[in-house]
Amino acid sequence: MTERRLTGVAARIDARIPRPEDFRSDLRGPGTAARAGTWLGVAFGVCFLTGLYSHLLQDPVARIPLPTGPARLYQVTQGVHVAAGTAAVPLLLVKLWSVFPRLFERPPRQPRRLVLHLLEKGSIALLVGAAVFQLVTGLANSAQWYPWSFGFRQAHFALAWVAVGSILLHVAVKLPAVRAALGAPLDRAPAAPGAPSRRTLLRLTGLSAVVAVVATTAAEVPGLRRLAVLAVRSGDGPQGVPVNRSAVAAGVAGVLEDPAWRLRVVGPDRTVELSLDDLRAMPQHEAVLPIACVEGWSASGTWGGVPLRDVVALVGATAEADVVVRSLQSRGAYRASTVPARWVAHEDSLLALTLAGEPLHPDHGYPCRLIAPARPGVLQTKWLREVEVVGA
Ligand SMILES: Nc1nc2c(c(=O)[nH]1)N[C@H]1C(S)=C(S)[C@@H](COP(=O)(O)O)O[C@H]1N2
Ligand SMILES: [Mo]
Repeated sequence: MTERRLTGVAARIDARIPRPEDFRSDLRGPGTAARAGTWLGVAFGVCFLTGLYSHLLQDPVARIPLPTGPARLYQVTQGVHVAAGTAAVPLLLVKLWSVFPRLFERPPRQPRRLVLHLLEKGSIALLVGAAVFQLVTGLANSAQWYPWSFGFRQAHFALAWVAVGSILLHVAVKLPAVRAALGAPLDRAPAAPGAPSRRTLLRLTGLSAVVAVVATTAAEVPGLRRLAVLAVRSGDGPQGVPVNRSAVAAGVAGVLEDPAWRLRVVGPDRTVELSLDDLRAMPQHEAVLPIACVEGWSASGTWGGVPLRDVVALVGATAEADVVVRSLQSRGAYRASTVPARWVAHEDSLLALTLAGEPLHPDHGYPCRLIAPARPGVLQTKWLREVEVVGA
């Protein structure tokens, strides 16, 4: 069927808008788009699964039991999450660059084809919007920059489903084209002398992804610290562990040295109050555990203190009970956390009194903090004042 021709002003505007054929770079094409897209899909898949795990740790679902070990599990999955998200940035840029001339395709005028066209473009707009949102908010979060008023985690989690859903739809629609593109040779003919080939472009893209990952995450790998030029954390901090929020920033600095400090332990049978000397007099346990922040940085330390299970046993807790720990901090989202029963039972879940063999530095949670294996840093509550047995 022939399309009706545009006339008058419409025709003049149309003549000024470029057409897909006007973009002539030979580096574009289905081969480039399909390869960058495949890597991008893998990166988003990795981000989705590791992100889901991080979210479930922070908002547990009773029917989904999560592992309490190995101790470094969350450190690894969250490191991979941030690394895959960082690698996705150059991949997404190249992928968008390789297909953007198609933005200038003229919509068909025949109604049925127009509807299909709008559906396809609409799903791609959703995909691109969600993908860009995820990468921008994720990177800003790992740089500790929160220039928005919505809750980061809720928005990042909700949009993750939109991104993954629209990626699956996109893959389903494009599968035949992707398979054809991956089956054909990438470069049709040797590139003109001096001109880059598509293979060179893709190699550079892969290299940028690797450089981006190393520059942001090398800090976590012993010996590679100096390569981490984009890492937010210096890796330094008192007792060899960086500090997320200092005692001064949390507004607790003034009360930490109070000799009247007691840890209130509230249980089904009774409530007890323990002084620092009481806690020090209980059997002590040491464990090497990482602080693994959701922002991607992590650092291991040797923590010493009293197993949480020994303390809640004093107030009649059962093995099925969860425990809530609360800090001296009066404001801030991280001032309390829940320790699920499976973690309470673990002997390495500590009410820590020491780090690297010394009393906790004020910024690491003096007089007493929670530290437990395979848990996001945000749940390792500092400056405790109360431990309450809840449920079961
Ligand atoms: N009371 C309290 N505990 C807290 C926080 C906080 O802001 N307040 N920050 C948490 C976060 S986000 C992390 S990553 C770890 C960092 O512990 P560190 O500062 O000892 O390295 O502490 C956690 N515990
Ligand atoms: Mo954190």
